[in-house]
Amino acid sequence: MNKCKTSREIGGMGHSLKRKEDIRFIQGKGHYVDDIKLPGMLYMDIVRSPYAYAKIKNINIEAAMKVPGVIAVVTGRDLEKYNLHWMPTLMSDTQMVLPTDTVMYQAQEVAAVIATSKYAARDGREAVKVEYEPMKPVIDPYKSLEPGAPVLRPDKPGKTDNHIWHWEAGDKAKTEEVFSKADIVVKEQMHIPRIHVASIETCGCVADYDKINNHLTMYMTTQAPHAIRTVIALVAGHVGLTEEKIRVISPDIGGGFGGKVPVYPGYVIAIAVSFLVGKPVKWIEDRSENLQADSFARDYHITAEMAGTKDGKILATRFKILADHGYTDASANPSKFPTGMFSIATGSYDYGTAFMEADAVYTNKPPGGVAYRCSFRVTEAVHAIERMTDRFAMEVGKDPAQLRLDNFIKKEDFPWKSPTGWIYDSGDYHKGLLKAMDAVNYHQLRAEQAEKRKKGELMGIGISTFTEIVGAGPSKDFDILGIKMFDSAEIRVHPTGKAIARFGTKSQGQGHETTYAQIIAEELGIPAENIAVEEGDTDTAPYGLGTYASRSTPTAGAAAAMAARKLRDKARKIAAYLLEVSEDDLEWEPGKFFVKGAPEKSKTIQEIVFASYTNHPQGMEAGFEATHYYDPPNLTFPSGAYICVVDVDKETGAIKVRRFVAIDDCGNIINPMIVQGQVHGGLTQGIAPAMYEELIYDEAGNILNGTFMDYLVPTAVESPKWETGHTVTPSPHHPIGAKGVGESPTVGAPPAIANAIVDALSPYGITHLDIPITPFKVWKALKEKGAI
Ligand code: MCN
Ligand code: CUN
Repeated sequence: MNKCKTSREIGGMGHSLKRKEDIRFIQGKGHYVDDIKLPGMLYMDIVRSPYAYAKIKNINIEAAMKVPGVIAVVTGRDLEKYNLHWMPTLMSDTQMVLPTDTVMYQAQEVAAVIATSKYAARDGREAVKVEYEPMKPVIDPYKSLEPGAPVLRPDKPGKTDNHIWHWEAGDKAKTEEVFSKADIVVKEQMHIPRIHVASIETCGCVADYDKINNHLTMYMTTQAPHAIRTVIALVAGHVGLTEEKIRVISPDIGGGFGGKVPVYPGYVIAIAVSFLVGKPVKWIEDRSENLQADSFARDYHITAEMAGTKDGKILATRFKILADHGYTDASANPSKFPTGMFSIATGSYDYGTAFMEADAVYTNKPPGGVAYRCSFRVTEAVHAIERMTDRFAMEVGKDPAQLRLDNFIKKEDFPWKSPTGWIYDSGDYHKGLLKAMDAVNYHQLRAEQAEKRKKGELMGIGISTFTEIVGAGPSKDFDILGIKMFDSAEIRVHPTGKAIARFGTKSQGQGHETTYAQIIAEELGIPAENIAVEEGDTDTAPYGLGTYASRSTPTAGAAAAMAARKLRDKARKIAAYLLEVSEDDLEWEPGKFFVKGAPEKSKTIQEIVFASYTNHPQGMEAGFEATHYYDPPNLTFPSGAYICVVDVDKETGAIKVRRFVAIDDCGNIINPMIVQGQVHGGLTQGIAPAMYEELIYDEAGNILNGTFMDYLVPTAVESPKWETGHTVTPSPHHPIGAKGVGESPTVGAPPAIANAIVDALSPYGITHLDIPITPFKVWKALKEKGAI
């Protein structure tokens, strides 16, 4: 009799398998773009603008061309000859590859130097002389909309102002009515500033055009290889580079966090140069270029209002956003959603009325607009609603935990339709918050706080009970540049019962090589260690839209389960044939089919697979492979209850995060250790914008903190001890009941921290502080209120 293995033994779902990929990472054997060295490879470096807004009078390349090793300097005028000086953004705006006459932000690409070594390319870069005629830039987005502001995009036909688009959701008239009749209306003006991810690996590529075969291999740091291939084909099809002639390979990636979704000019220039000279071209950004010029995140100015009753029932919310997109809208949102999923901003609360609107504007800053573990703007949405919920609790004099418990959507009310039209799939918000309150000993903390306040000491407790929305997305509403946002899995099982599984997503550190194998192991009974997982090569992987917005588990994870189930159905047929019984007489246990009532008569999945190559039923297709393109019926709605405790030093404004408890609910968990790792990392990227990170520009458009000397990325030193836990509310529509989790902590943490700090300062009448909340801001606010 074939003894069956348990789910734990085969590395199925729910077990903390060690990450398979770490074997190479911890030995320094990861293979990143900068590790790629090809014969005859050239190096590219980029000349960047010192001005935020200037006319280019002249570019003198003479001295640069004399630098030993420099073979070319490429300008916008050169690219213009091939109509390659502009490119589309993922939001259907347009972006310069290299400018022909005007630079639009500080650090913008102005020219590219190509040389035989990276040092020669850098020397060449220093030798390029650009003559500029500086102009007065538009930095403040409110001023950008004022009449008389210079029109930043005269290239757009008929454009007479800097307004990009207007968006709204919800019911304006009904919201106005509820607000006009409500007992209580609270209002705050908030800015969620521009920030930038700081992956360990910066962006880069090796463009390798083979003239003989008219074929481009593009090694690059991208979270979405297939989408990039299609974009390259659309842009370069007219010069003969059609999609089958393009192979995009995304090797190991040292962190993406959304910053590796956009198409940066450097990639396109490298392709153009390789195409023209017929040699591979490598471009790797340095740290400052990455920080100053790559896609930023956030930059939302929000006027937030909440209406409710005097006993603390939330009735309606109203949010008005001004979105600063820099000189082009290069965010990576699904087409129909210019503000991403911001309309989830009604939060975890049971009320039926909301209105939100947004206007986007151009300014002289780098382009972008989502990336930084953001779930398509859910970070902004959650910040707005969670800050306002605390603000409202403060106004009605109710404990913010109790107010939340009183307003939560109840678990029996799911699926729940939000006032902006989302159907929340499942949740148990009461359970999550009660668990977090218990873990932190909430009531005792409030007692301690009351004692401290008597002594004039500042201690704060902040809560964030957020609902996320991930898994974009159902094809009826979700596409990027028209491509529907399904995702895919292909499983191929070899005769000896070992498999390779390929996906349209691309891990940047999330551990897909382990977790996808676990899903397949659970469904098919093949041990996870015998399942190789491959992503990031468009020549081999099935088409998919990539990894961002915590969509891999909701989409490709589901595809893995569905493809495995197709194979299990086939296995059943083969087992019935081998055991000479009807399919209905068979039962499944992880790894084998056995005859009902006669468990000694069985066939393991390995025996079945072998038979599919050696002894398959006549008439049945041989082999053992399946592909599934999964189009999710709905998004998944993970949630969390976070509680942060801070102590604030009154004299200096110094803030110490004493405790941080995070209870997450991402449905059924594939790998608890990986989820915990995701949460730890995500929380650290939550404390970052809450207390440290912000890109600051002066009036001339100079970035004032464009290096790590001034842009503070938290390290282990700044990070508190994260206390994590979870509740499990499976997604009812996902094949394995899982929801995404990768961004939840970054989405949920900032308002918990901000709420805690504001709570500490509230005895002095402080109702709001914009993040990042620095000691100086705290000290200043206390000073203004006469507290010190
Ligand atoms: N997981 C799980 N059980 C669940 C849900 C998820 O075990 N119920 C596991 C998944 O199998 C996967 C990981 O957790 O290994 C994250 O899954 P998911 O939430 O589906 O998110 P994605 O894989 O799509 O990752 C994207 C997300 C995003 S958008 C950003 S930004 C981010 C993040 O992941 N960037 C990261 N986490 C990151 N972690 C690292 N190390 N590096 C990045 O660049
Ligand atoms: Cu917005 S950061 Mo993640 O979606 O790649």
